[in-house]
Amino acid sequence: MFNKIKCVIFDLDGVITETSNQHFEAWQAMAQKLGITLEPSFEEQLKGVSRQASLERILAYGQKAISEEDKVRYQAEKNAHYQRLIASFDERQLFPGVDSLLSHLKTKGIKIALGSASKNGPTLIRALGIEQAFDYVVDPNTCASKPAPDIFLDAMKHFNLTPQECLGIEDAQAGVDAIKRAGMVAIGIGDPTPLSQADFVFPTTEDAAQWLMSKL
Ligand code: B16
Ligand code: MG
Repeated sequence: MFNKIKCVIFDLDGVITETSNQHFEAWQAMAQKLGITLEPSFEEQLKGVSRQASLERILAYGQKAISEEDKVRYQAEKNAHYQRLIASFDERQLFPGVDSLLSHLKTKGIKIALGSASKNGPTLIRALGIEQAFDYVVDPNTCASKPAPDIFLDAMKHFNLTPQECLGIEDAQAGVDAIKRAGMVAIGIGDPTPLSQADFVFPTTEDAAQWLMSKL
């Protein structure tokens, strides 16, 4: 299973760093303007879900209908708020284990890709000081959202590989489902219950990194 792997595709939020608090804080503020109160338990439902799909989930939850024009405006407002919240991100926000795993993969000649749903992904990897490690960054604007496999398949096609040669690392159920739909090896990070489709699940990225370095 592991001796074939030629590419590792990393999710960002929840795998490389934690931005879900900032995403949720910005969504809560936006929802409040529409008279919708988002309970903390709702945060899980937005992980790995694109900006547009997140807004749709919030509107459905609050049973609100707004115009397409307002949807665009609210998404822009949420994103501007989110960007203010991550403006101070630097190397200190990088999860333990990421740096050593990236170096290990480089040494082994294994390609490294970013497969995040976030349009802020390139800004974040630059702020975290790991931009140079990535051989390819998937543009989520050109791919269907997770749980569709498109983001992972895009990276695979870029390197001209087969699904069996790719491994994805994800913290969200939608993301793990996307990796499995792509036919790749899926490593889950976090609570194993929602990640039951993953081939292996570890509590933290650091645990996964240590284990993967012994396998790849
Ligand atoms: P943006 P990931 C996802 O990141 C987040 O988990 C999700 O909460 C967010 O809505 C999505 O990115 C889109 O982010 O608004 O910055 O484009 O886990 O796929 O790295
Ligand atoms: Mg994630």
